[in-house]
Amino acid sequence: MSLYQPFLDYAINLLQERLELKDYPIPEGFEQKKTITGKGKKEQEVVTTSYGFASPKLRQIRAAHVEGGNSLQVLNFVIFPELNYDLPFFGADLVTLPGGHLIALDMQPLFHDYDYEQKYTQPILPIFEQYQQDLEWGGDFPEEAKPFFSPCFLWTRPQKNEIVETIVFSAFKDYLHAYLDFVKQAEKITDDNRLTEILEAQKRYLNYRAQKDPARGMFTRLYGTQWTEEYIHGFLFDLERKLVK
Ligand code: DBV
Repeated sequence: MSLYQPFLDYAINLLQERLELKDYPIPEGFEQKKTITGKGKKEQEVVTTSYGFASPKLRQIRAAHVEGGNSLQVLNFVIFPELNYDLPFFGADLVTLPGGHLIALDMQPLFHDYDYEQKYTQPILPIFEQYQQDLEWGGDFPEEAKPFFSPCFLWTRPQKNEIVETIVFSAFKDYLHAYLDFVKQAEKITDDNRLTEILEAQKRYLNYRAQKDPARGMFTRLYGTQWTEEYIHGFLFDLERKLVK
């Protein structure tokens, strides 16, 4: 059973339909990684597959898909815009662990000022409000993560697969469509001061995510420290390395 495969298939199809998509390089050895966990009856293969794309306005579109049986399924799907657009990040963290599901879906803002919210939060508020009614708030999350979320942050911990397959899937589709509408409308930023602000905001976000990646523990247990750190800094959150080149 792969709970999040339909999400991934839907997203890739939609991106192919709506963008001029090309491949984004995945470092060698990170396209797919397998291991076996547990012993005897508890033996379980865990496969992590990576996907990477880019388009003229989007620097990196990438997904990490972890499949390890009924009690370990993860799809982390993030879109990082080019540095000369003020677009938010598209962020989906869809996680299934033995205790249940953990769903985070957002268009993560570069800035929190009024104009930025008018541009990138206001238009999706109706979608957010519609789903928020059916998805209970997921409770506490790290205080230091708060600056990186928008007022349209969908954050929930459903117990049932059915909720994920229906309401969450539908929210994911609506958010992705709305995001691609933003991408379509987005115009190049040329003002030097604004470009500097965008670069700083992108770095803050990426550094935070690379440092605090909640999947670090899981990946380290599965595949070891070296593979995990290289995966995080060399693929999942790779902006710093790309800037040095
Ligand atoms: N999260 C990632 C990547 C993952 C991933 C790249 C490839 O950023 C998976 C995999 N997220 C993942 C896993 C867990 C979480 C949890 C495996 C469970 C960790 C565990 O319980 O062991 C949103 N994801 C979480 C949590 C939050 C998020 C708030 C709970 C963490 C906690 O309670 O400490 N998404 C996450 C986040 C940001 C975001 C913090 C910040 C901007 O976009």
